Amino acid sequence: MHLINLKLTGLFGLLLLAVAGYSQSTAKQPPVPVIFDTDMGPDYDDVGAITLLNAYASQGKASMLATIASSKYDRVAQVLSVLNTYFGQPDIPIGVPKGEAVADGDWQHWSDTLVARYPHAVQSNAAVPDAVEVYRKVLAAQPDRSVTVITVGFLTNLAKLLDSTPDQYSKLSGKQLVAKKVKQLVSMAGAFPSGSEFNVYKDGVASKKTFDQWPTPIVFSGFEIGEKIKTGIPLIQNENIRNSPVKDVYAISIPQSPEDKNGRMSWDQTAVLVAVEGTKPYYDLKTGKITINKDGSNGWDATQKGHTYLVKKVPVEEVTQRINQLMMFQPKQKPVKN
Ligand SMILES: [Ca+2]
Repeated sequence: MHLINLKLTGLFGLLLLAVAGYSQSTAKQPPVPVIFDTDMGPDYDDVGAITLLNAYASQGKASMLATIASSKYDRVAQVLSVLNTYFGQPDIPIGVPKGEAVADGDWQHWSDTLVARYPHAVQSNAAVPDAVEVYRKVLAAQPDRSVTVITVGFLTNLAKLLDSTPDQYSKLSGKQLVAKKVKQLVSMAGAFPSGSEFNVYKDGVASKKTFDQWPTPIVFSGFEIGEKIKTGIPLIQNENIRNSPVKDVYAISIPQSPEDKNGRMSWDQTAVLVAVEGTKPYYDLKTGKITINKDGSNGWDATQKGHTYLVKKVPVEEVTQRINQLMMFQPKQKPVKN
């Protein structure tokens, strides 16, 4: 009897351990709170990237705190409003840089198409606050060391945020506020170990300031990562997807560039992918610190610490498939088309 009891107790203990282990491995992670900073114009992988973010948000893996533009071309706030509205999150704060900033837009005429076809409450850049104000307001309201900032455009706003001074939202300087609230910055920027990349050199002064002074860890997805990942063909060939601004952008743009015939390169989506899913499933990391040269090109100092860049681990096809799948995400309810 005694022996049986012992055995039973032992079995019960094992069962408890197994249950504990199971619930630990399947425990739901809280959503990653994200500020998404995008040029949303000069290239259209930004549209793919914001779709990934909304797909994750719908699965409870991410929450979107703000969508902020780093290019101030005329339609940018409207385009962000179109996309936020389409994805059922029309009230996500939008910011646009009001001072000196890049003002490049798209040349394929997808941004004017979106604004003409899809509903959006924001009708002009003038209708939204300055990017830095949105950053300060949103960051101040978040728990300490919780926020992931994703940049897939220029570093204009982050440089200005670092330089910002106490205001109605926070008594902290910009740098103190970032150090207190931001867990990490994930940036599609640079080429590794060295090179010249658009997001960095378009506002080289801001890039240098941001990457020299940013007080929390930075993960870089370099040019060489997204360059090899061609996506968007399954999206535009999917006949079940209708009334989608995302599909419209890819359907309008892909045929206009022969180099996109197998899909558009997917730089910006990789930043969202690793910011939410983590780097481990897809990439190895190299540790060091980015260096920004006077001409806007970048290098890498492997003797320093604080920054990492992605290095290929799994086959490109695997990442391509994952991104293509996420880019076909559609909201359950779509707003009525104009
Ligand atoms: Ca971009």
